[in-house]
Parts: sequence; structure tokens; C-alpha cells
Amino acid sequence: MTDTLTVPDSLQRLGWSAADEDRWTGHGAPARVVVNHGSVCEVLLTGADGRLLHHSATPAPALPATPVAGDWVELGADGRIHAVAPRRAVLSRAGAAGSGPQVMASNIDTVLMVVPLDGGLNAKMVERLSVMGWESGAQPVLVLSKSDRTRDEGAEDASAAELLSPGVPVLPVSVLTGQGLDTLRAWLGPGTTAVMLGPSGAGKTSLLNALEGTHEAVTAVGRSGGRHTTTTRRLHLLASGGVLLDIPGIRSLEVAAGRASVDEVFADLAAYALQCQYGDCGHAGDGGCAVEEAVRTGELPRARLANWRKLQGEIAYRERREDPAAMAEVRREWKAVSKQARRGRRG
Ligand SMILES: Nc1nc2c(ncn2[C@@H]2O[C@H](COP(=O)(O)OP(=O)(O)O)[C@@H](O)[C@H]2O)c(=O)[nH]1
Ligand SMILES: [Mg+2]
Ligand SMILES: [Zn+2]
Repeated sequence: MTDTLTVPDSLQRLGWSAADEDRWTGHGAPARVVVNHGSVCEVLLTGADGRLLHHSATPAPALPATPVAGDWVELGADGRIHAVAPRRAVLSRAGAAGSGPQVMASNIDTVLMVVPLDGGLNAKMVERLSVMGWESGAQPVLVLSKSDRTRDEGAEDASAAELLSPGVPVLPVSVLTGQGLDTLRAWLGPGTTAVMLGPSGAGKTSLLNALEGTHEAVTAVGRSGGRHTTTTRRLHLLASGGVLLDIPGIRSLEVAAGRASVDEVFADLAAYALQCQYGDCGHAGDGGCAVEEAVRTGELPRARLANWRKLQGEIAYRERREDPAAMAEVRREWKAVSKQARRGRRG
């Protein structure tokens, strides 16, 4: 592979991994999108001397995909983006009515779901963020922040969280005591790209500050060819060697998720569902429902079923919204129902 030879080692500083290499069919070294401002994208690339260069690049006309943060792109001799590499794990948010999900970040390896422990573990938050994490296709990691605010360094909450989000590594951390930070650093080594999800106040910025290296100088290349030194504020170069993409707004937004991701997080419920009498059981008063039986016997926490129902409802709503035909069907049903109601009143 001749392309391999043209890819410098220093590209790893931008999160370039073997998985990205497998997908790369472009000529020369790729650039990484930091942010798309609409008509212009900020990209980072490595210069001949291995230094990081910052460019503003416009997408070439008729580019099939809109570049997003994390994309690996090919720059043409004209300085424009000529190709976007096929994406691996992506973080998407629900699109507008009638459109599919909108990709917010691409080529990510790790999704850190940050849930704070001051004020007690919020089960709903753990479940919701875990669904988002699974949906990305990247490795979800549940970070329980502010562990110093518990009596047992977050041990009890961590056990509870493991039940709420089966199969997801759970890590109590504190930027005050330093607990968990070395483990986190080990997971965010060279060639990894991470994103953080979590509500405002969870401690994401504090965590980033604890993980970030000294601000590395990046050389900005102006259109006129002029150069000045800048820092990157959206693609953080971590001291551990990985990068963290900062996607403004993604934390609080409704992130697109499907039923498969909900089943991953609610694996305990899904196991009972296999025993339900009907294959399409809604676990809501249907006969022979093994899930509701498990709630009755106390094997499955009631809140777990309630939270599952809420997430299913949101997914069903979004599926209808993204599918105009299904939405029209719902409106027809409502019309029929209200017509019947009117007739009923008249009769
Ligand atoms: N006790 C304690 N407080 C923390 C920790 N991490 C963050 N905080 C505090 O939590 C608040 C919110 O933190 P911040 O990083 O801004 O949260 P963000 O909104 O998620 O970025 C700030 O007052 C921090 O000082 C921690 O590990 N322990
Ligand atoms: Mg913050
Ligand atoms: Zn059932």
C-alpha cells in the first residue's frame, strides 16, 4: 500500500488509528475536521516537520457528504476538501421532521458518559446516556464524576450503575483526589478519539482540564499564506496521546437512538421479554407478560420498566417524525378517532 507510506506517524497525534488507515483511499495524508462552520471547515493536518497545521478549507462543490467534526478528509491542491473518508462510529442527533439522524461527530472510539455522584446516582441519566453511548458504535464508558462527594469513593454507586448499564465499564473519578484518572488516561492513548456526553455541571470541563496536556502550539496557515500560532479549542490533544472532540451542544441534545441500543442497556428486561407469551408484547397489561411478572415478584425494579417505556415512546415518536408516511398514518388514525367521537356525541 503506497498510501501507507505517505501517512506520517505524527498523524496519530490527531487520533489516526489502524481502523482509519483501513478506510483511507485518498492520496497523500488526510486532514481532520475540527469543526464545520457551514461554508468553511477548520481542519488540522501535519506538516512535513511533523508540526500540526491549522487550515480553513471549503468543501468542493458536489461533495457527497457534509464534513463533520472528526471526519478524515482529503485536501486538493486548491486547498478545498475533495473527499470525506467513510465513517466509522458516529454520534448522531435526531434530525428535523422528515429527515434522518444528523451526524455530529465521526470516527470516535470512546464515548465517555459523565454522570455526577454529588446528589446521588441518577438512574435515568445513566440509562439515557448509555443508550446514546451504545448507539454510536464506539466503546461506551460510564464515568461517575465527583466520587470524592461520596463516603466510599463511589463504590456503591458504581455497583448500582453496573446493573443499570450492563456490559459498560464503570469508572468512579474525582479531579480532587485523582481517583480513576490514570485508568481513564490508559483508555485514551495514542490513536483514540473520545467524546464526552453528560449534563451541564457534571464535571466535563474539569475532567478535560485534568486530562489535557499543556496547550500544544498549532501553526495556523492563512489563505494568504501567512502563519501564526494558535491553539485548538474543539479538538483537544490529551496528555495521554488521544484526542477529545468537543461537540458544543451535543450533551444536552436529543441524541438519535434505536431500539437495539435500548435493548443493550436494558438487557435484563430484554431477557424476561423472551418469555412473554406474545412476540410483540408491549409489557403494558398484555396477557402472559413475563416482564410485568418479574416486576411483580420484585426481580426487576419497577423504575426500570418505567424508564424503558419512556425511551421506547421517544423512539416511536421519532421514528414517526422521521417517516412522513407513518406520520400521515397517525394523523389519519386521529382523524378517524375524532370523527367517531363527534358521531358518538351526535348519536
Ligand atoms: N467535588 C468535586 N467537584 C467537582 C469535580 N469535578 C468538577 N467539580 C465541580 O463541579 C462543577 C461543574 O464542573 P464543570 O467541569 O464546569 O462541569 P461541566 O458543566 O460538565 O463542564 C464545578 O464547580 C467544579 O468545580 C470533582 O471531581 N469533585
Ligand atoms: Mg463545561
Ligand atoms: Zn411482556
